[in-house]
Order: sequence, then C-alpha cells, then structure tokens
Amino acid sequence: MTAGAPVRLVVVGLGVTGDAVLRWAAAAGHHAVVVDDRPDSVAPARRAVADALGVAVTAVPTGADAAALLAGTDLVVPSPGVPAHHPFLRAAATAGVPRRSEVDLAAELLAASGRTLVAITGTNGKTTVTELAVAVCRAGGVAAVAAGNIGAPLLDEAVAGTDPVVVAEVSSFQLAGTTAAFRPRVAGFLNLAADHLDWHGTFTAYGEAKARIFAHQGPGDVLVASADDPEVAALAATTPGRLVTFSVAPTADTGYRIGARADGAVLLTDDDREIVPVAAVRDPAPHDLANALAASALAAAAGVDPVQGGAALRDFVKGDHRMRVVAEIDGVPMIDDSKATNVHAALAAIRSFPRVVLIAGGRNKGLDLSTLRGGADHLAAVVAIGDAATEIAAAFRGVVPVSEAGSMDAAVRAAVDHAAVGDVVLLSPACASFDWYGSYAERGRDFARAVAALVEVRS
Ligand code: UMA
Repeated sequence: MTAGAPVRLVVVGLGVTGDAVLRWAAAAGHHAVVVDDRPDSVAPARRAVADALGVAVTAVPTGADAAALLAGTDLVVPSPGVPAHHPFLRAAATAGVPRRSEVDLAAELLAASGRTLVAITGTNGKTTVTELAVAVCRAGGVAAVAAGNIGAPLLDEAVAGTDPVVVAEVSSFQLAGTTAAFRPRVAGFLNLAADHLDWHGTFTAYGEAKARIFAHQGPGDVLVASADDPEVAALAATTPGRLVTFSVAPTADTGYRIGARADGAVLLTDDDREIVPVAAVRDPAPHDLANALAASALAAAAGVDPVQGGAALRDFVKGDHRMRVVAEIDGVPMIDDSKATNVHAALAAIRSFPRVVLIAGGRNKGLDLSTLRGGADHLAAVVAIGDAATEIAAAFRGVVPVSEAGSMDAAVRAAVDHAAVGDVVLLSPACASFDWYGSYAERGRDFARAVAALVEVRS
C-alpha cells in the first residue's frame, strides 16, 4: 500500500480515525468513499475536510447497495468503533474485500520510513504506559512521540512525524483489523481482563485481538509482557520475538522487577541495574510500579538507556480522571477514577483503600458486573448509577448497603451520606460513560462539579 496503483477504498465511520484515513488516501492518490451509520452527526470540521476533497459522506449502505459498492472496492478501512459483526463488514468479508485498520496502514508506513514503532496494549494502564514510555525515551535522550488510541491517529504521525521512536497506544478494536504489516519492533502487553465484550463477543476473541500486538513480530523484535498476569504470560509464551518480562511479585528474579536494597526497594532492569528507588516514584501502588517497569523495558527495547531514562519516573504525573482527589468533604477524600471503565480497573482502585464508598455504573460493555463483589471487603457502601444501576445494585444487595441514584449530584450526595471518617468516596464506574456522557473525561468533570456544588452548599 505504500506505493503502486491507486486503491479504491471505503472508509467506514468519519470520526478521528476516518478523517486521518481520508486525508492519507487523498494524499496518496487513492480513491476513497466515506460511509457512516450517523452521517448527520459527523463533526462539521470533518465534513468540511471531506467536502474539500470532493468526497460525499453517506449512510452505510445495506443489501444490494452494499454489494454494489463493495463490487468496486479494493479495501475497507473501518473506524475502531465499528465492530467486526457490523453488517457492512460482514458483507465485505463475504464479498472477499480485504479489511485493514488504520494502525495497520500506519505500521506499514512507519516500517518503510525506518522509524521504530513501540506498540502498547492491555486492558488497563496502556495510556499511562504510553505516556511514561515517551517520557523515559526523552529523558534517555531519544526523541519520541505518543499516538494511537491515546488520541492522535497513528496514521497522521506516520505520514507527517519525524521522531525516531513512535509510541502507540493500541486498542483491541484497532488490533482486530491488523494484518502481517503490523509488526512493531517493540510490543507491550500489560494485562488482560474482561472488557469490550459487547464488541468482541467473547473473552477469547478479545484476548486473540490483543495478542495481535506481537503475532507478526520476527526474531529480532521484542515483546515486553507481564509475568504477573497468567492470561498474558500464556499468550506471550507463543511470541515469535524476544520476550522481556516485567513483574512486581516479591519472588520475581528475572526481567524488569522490584529488588531489595539496604536502603529500600528499587526498580531493576533485567540486567540488575537500578532504575530508581521505589520511594522516588510518585504513585507507588503495585499497578503503578508495574507500569513504570513496563515503560522502562519498552524504552530500553527501543534503544534507550533505562537508567538514564529513569529520571522521568520520578516526576511523572498520571493523567486526569485516574484516582485523582478532587476535594475533601468532612475529611473524606472524594476521588475521581472515571477512567476505570471495566471491572478489572475498578477492583484495582477499590483494593487500594481500606474502606470505600463506591460510585459505580454507566453503560455495561458486556461484562459480568457481579464480579465487582470481589472488592466487597473494602466496601462500606455502593451507590449505583446509569444504565447499569439495577445490575450493580442487585450484585451488592445483602452484601453491603447499596442505593441507586438518577444523577451525578444525587450519587455524590448519597455517597457522602454513607461515608464515615477514614473512608474515601470513589467514582470508579467499571462501565463506559456513554449512557449519561460523551466520554469518561466528561463524567469525571461532572463528578468534580457535583462535589464542588455540595461543598458550596455545606459551607
Ligand atoms: N461509526 C459508525 N458505525 C459504528 C461505529 C461508529 O458509523 O458501528 C461512526 C460514528 O458515527 C462516528 C465514527 O464512526 O462518526 C466514530 O468512529 P470511532 O467510534 O471508531 O471513533 P474515532 O473518533 O475514530 O476514535 C477512535 C477511538 N475510538 C474508539 O475506539 C471507539 C479513539 O479511542 C482513538 O483515540 C481515536 O480513534 C484515534 O486513534 C477512544 C476510545 O474510547 C479514546 N477507545 C476505546 C478505549 O480506550 O476503551 C477503545
């Protein structure tokens, strides 16, 4: 696809990704058509790009119309949010039209330009590790940039960027549409727990999509993978590349790990060099240390000295909506962890405090929310919100005090009523935000607003 005859492609969905694919296709001389299930809700700026290129944005065709469009199509590029079971993608598969995701196209371009692709996936922590790996590279004297699911399309970076190292956060949706062209020099596989089952159908399919992060690597490539997550370890054992592990288990004696020194614990490289003392890492919860080790190993595999790069681990501040205290009410910290959109992330948050009043719920992504009960020992009460409120309330009835709330303001009030000194109030929803909000960030901001409003009323 990097050279050769023009290709007739159909871009499915005109969001952030479709926009990048459309601009790339036009610049490369390909002929693109854009279809979208909600053509009327396409952002005006994106529609303007399509208009300027003379490309119409139409509704996704069905039946004979879909067959006719596909008959003149060489390639389908779906946006990540379009599931493989979408009728148009099924029709494309039936018609034998190949499908490639945007990150797949980008990986091919990056390989051709000799830039190093570090591709990171996992159920949780991938945005943080992407940011950390970039910071470690830069502190180690190597120019690096973040792209992918984190927000800036990888294809835009592949077309226009120049940094020698590109660190990409890659989602399971993006990985599901990759081919043998997706061969990152360095891959990272952080953890694997149930998520996005409404898109993938089964946990096995979700895990298989994630494993595509390394599936087409060669012997000279590196896979950095968790040794602590049995699901990841089992999949990583099949890697065609060189495996480098990371672990926060006290028993770990190989790979990137925690070591004991006379003056305290330290993060260690796989060749026993000290990266930084654990005490110097701002957020020292086990998953934070795992993220720091993973980022160090990834940067090292991209040619950076992880000891020099370790300076970045000292100053690193996690992004918004990740365990962020937004205020205190009567001595109770009010914590925004809106980024926790699955059970695995919410349980990690719950278990990091002795007693929690949990605000959880939203749009369930096909997960078994009753598994949140695994955190019951840490829960003082639960306030259930959103589409999944009934499901969450049912999971906790008879286990801990539980109430349902019809708005964020009501949820915050109820949580504060349940809380005692020594507790924290934690918004860690275990669900997507799209029932009440446009994004997890919007949900987190609304939580902070509702907390501030309650502080105001009580002052
Ligand atoms: N659309 C359809 N049919 C569908 C689904 C979507 O026509 O069945 C159309 C929509 O009407 C809309 C467009 O597709 O016009 C939206 O495409 P999209 O949902 O794939 O989103 P993009 O705007 O392209 O953003 C995507 C990622 N979104 C998703 O995977 C849902 C962004 O990740 C990513 O930052 C961006 O590409 C750049 O790579 C967001 C995300 O929520 C942050 N990711 C999930 C997560 O992190 O859990 C995976």
